[in-house]
Amino acid sequence: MKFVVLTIFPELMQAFWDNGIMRRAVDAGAIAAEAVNIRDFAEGRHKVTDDRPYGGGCGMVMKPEPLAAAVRAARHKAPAAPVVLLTPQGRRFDQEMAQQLAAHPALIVVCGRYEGIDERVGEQFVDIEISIGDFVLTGGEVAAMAVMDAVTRLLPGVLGNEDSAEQDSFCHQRLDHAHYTRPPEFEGRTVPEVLLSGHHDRIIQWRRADALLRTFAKRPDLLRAGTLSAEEMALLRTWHREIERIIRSAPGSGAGSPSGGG
Ligand code: 9D3
Repeated sequence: MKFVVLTIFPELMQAFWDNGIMRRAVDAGAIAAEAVNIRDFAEGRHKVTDDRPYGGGCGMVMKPEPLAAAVRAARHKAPAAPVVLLTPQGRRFDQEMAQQLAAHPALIVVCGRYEGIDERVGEQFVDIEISIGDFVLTGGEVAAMAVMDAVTRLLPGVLGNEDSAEQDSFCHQRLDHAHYTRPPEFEGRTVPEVLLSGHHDRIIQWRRADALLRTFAKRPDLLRAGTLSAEEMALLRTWHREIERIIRSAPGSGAGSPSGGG
């Protein structure tokens, strides 16, 4: 995968690629990454990349000419790559989009700044518009990093586990189970006994149950959207029966209570 990123903060992108998993992905040849400084394509002594909006109003708009010239330069580096614009108006980024983007050999990634880019540049050059969520950033760079991070970890050879079972966490619509490492007791809190038992099958079962419980507690929307396995249905029924027992045995839940015991 080749990333060509258009930004007025190329050093920010380089710092991202120079560290951690991204650096390992570059060193392994799984990705190539290059920033194009939009300011390099701006005219005049001050290399201005923004201008006041037609029609008035506060804020500035990214000028069309430098951005268009930067996209054309990026196309020379990655001729067939789709142009991805990070914008609050884009489609909400998710794991499925990450998988689709990871299938391309190259991406041209445009980081907007100011209030946005001139509409005409978007019409002429942009293929895909992406937002990373309903909150306000100061520009597209951090969003571009999130997208490239999610795409890169999907590429063969980046995480080591080629079959990438771990990546199914979100595709299968379940949160991860709890994780523990040494020591077995930390500030009075212990590790679930089953994880220390060495019983691999029981550990797998515990983890699947814990993942389901955590998903139910923190993201019940995922359970409604997803499909429950037979094992998960059985777990939910067991918990349901247990919860009913607890409710029935609770003080004030019997006949004569205002709710009638549910
Ligand atoms: C004044 C109206 N603003 C919309 C709430 C305009 C505006 C806000 C923030 C215009 C640009 C930006 C900068 N944000 C991004 O470029 C951006 C972004 C984001 O803010 N949230 C989530 N995903 C993204 S992707 C790019």
